[in-house]
Amino acid sequence: MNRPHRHPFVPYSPPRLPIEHGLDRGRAFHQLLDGRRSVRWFSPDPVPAEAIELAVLAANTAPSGAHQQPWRFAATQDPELKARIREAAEEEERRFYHEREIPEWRAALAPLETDATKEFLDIAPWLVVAFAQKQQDGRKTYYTNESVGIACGFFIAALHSMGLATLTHTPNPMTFLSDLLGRPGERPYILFPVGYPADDCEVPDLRRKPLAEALTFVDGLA
Ligand code: IYR
Repeated sequence: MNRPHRHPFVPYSPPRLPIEHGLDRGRAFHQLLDGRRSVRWFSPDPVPAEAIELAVLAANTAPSGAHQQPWRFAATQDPELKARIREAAEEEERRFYHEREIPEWRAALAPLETDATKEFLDIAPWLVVAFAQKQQDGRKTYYTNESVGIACGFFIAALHSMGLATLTHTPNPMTFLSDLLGRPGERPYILFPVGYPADDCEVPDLRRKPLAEALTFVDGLA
């Protein structure tokens, strides 16, 4: 093929998998991801920095608006910094749970049995914050939230594939993270504690919605 290009293009021809192998891999991939749960009880056991690097390398393969890759992950295992993050996060959470009177939230969150105590921010060996870059070199980025969200999905899946657990934690507001992690001008997007689940970890007994509620095949014009 000889299309005229004004910018560099390279061939892309990944090997075509026989569909039976493709479906086998799809089933195995679903089974892997179906074993993932959000964890709030972590083991303090250490996790090598390379695991964080590998998860961010996976995140860094995400598609993004205009290929601007508007994410930045800041990772720390420093106990003092983690303690400061916990302190600031719990301050926000106390306001959320005790001062703002939001009954709909209360009902929606009841099955998770969460409260303002965020011990996992001290105990998990790593805290990783995904930041969204609304601007790069003074220019606006496009589809910033979507792009960072997809990158975070890849990050979570990569951690799970390594046998590690995380939680999409979002104290609100979490601007304190930009200061504490030295990322001025970037918007904290998700705070991820990362580690192994504690030996006595429990998770809420939740069900995933059935495929029929997640997928509709549409045969023609409505
Ligand atoms: N940020 C609070 C509340 C909370 C909100 C949602 I949406 C959750 O899925 C879980 C918790 C907290 O972390 O406790």
